[in-house]
Amino acid sequence: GWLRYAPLPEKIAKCHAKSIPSQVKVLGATDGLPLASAVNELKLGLRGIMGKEVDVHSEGCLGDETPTILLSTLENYVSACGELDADEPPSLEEDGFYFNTKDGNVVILGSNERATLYGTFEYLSRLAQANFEAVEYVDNPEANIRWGNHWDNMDYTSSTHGSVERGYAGVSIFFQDNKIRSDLSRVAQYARLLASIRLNAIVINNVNANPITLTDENLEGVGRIADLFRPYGVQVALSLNFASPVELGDLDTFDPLDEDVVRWWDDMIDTIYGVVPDLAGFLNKANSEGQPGPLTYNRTLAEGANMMARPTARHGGIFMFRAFVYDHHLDHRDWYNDRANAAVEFFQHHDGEFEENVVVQIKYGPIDFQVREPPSTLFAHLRDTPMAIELQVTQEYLGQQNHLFYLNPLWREILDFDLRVDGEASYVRDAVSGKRFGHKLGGYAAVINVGMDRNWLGSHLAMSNLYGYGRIAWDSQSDSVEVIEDWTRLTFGLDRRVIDTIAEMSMLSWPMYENYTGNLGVQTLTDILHTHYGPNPASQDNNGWGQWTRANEHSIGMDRTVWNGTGFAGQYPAEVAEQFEHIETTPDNLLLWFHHVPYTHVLKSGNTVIQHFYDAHYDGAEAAQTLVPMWESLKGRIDEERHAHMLRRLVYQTGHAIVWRDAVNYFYHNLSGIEDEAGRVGSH
Ligand code: GCW
Repeated sequence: GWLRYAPLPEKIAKCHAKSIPSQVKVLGATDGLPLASAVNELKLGLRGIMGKEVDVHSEGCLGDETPTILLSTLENYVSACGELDADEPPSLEEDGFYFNTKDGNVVILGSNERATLYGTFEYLSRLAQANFEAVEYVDNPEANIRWGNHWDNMDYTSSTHGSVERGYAGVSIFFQDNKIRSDLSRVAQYARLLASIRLNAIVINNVNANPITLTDENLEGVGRIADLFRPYGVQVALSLNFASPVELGDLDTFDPLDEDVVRWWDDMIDTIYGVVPDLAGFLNKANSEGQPGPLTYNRTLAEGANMMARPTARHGGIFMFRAFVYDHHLDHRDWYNDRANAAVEFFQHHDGEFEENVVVQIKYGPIDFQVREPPSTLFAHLRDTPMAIELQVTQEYLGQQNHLFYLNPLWREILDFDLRVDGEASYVRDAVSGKRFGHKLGGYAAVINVGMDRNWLGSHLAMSNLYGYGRIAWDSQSDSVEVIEDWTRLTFGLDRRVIDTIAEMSMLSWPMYENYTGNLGVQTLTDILHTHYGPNPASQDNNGWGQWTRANEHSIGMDRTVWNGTGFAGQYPAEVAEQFEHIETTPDNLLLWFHHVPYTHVLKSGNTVIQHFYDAHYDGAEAAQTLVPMWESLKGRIDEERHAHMLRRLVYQTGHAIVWRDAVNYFYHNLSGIEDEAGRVGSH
């Protein structure tokens, strides 16, 4: 990944070698905790990047003549060395750090141990990018929840031994054959990657949780996993199956108000914390896609969440409760039915009813990780409940790592959306960080499908999404181009041509993919019944999943207006609702999300809907043809192995983009009977 610590070009390393102190002082490091890891990383990094060895001392302050790298928590520093000699005393928030490379020393002081580790990674990242600028700053995170979610299964069939749901990079790094792996060496490496992008917790098992995760033997294994993450300041969390008291225990009910059930969970959660005392908490998918939940017993979602959140709170843990609750047997014949309405319908009346440690985890869009969605309306409804946004590093509907799709620009667009709650600025980023409605808890979760593949995500370039997730979860306004450039420098080196080319390809990837898949907010148009991959517009209607386009011979699009449709537009606060209610004020790229119009409807661009489809698909597929020559131009500038690997993927994508183009264009041509003005799509 991006932690290669590859040597800088000799000239640069030589020129700057003197500016790197040869002495390290670390205050209060204990084996197995993040400060000790910071020292190890520093040694490894300086050796790799600069070819430099350092002496490490376990005490001392600044002050003697020898330039020093000083690693400590701010608190330890102040008690050992007195007040910091800085213009202003650093104001650190949880996980934030102070960083100073002025005056010949390198001073890294964290608000806690893992923050000092974050600062150490920051220093190494700057060096690896040949950035030797003398600086002094404080870096605080915007949100305290920066989690990864794994959809790794504890399973064992003839063909799977620890599969990963929506995983495209091999089997689980955690599980094998219904157990925790005995060899967890990949986990230790993964912990380094996560800490370097400042993720502070990781849910290791699928939200479709197998109750056997909680057997004594498996909990012992969870403990081993936590032991590997702990040195890097990453806390482990678990997904819980709501029916565990029946499936794993010997109760005949999992009713959350039943006393035996309450006691069962109290005991179980105590047991889990007995094994992993610093567990970050739990994640739960209830009453969704066949998963059990409180609604089974006519109890509310809040009653269900609270029952498990209470014992979690006693151990200081967080209970993440997913808002992805919907009926997947929805009657498509009813014009007014709409899965997009579900989150608000299920949750709005329970705002304020949750325990203080419950955080509602909301997918970024109202449906499901599509190529273009407006933000979930629920972000505007939960004022008295902390929220987290759920993103996917996993490219489930977005080419499954066989297509290049750099996600930061898409995430930025969602986070930068102003929901105008009460007519005031209400950016999604401020709703989730807790700033808008005044919550301390809040933040980010992303589904990450790393697997046993050596390159973690199945494709080298896909790793920019994991790196980019960490950057955006720390600073929601991080610039997408800067992020991809930083990642490229760390991953492939300092060659300007490589950096520019990868940035160009990456920034092209979202508009290109949207063009050759689903346009105008119609959704991605992948097969949604089985694979979530490849074109299958026909699968998008007449199903119970509620992912519909309402395409017929004459017209297309979901009517989500209040006056004539499902009413979804009205779930937004007034100003936004008003905008989406009317075709005239709905941007073209979301037209078919909100409105049902004839194929001949004229867009703001002047094109008709159907002609836009035809043109966009040609544009997208044509843009995809530029990827291979761009990548080929880097031959010799990056190593042969990674070059060849990506080339194969990009050649495939180039072809698949044409398959997409023709499948979608012919589908709508056949359905509408309308010719392509340019004569490309027709009955020849
Ligand atoms: O997008 C759908 C996925 C399921 C997933 C579900 C969810 C884990 O296709 O694989 O189940 O969402 O988010 O719960």
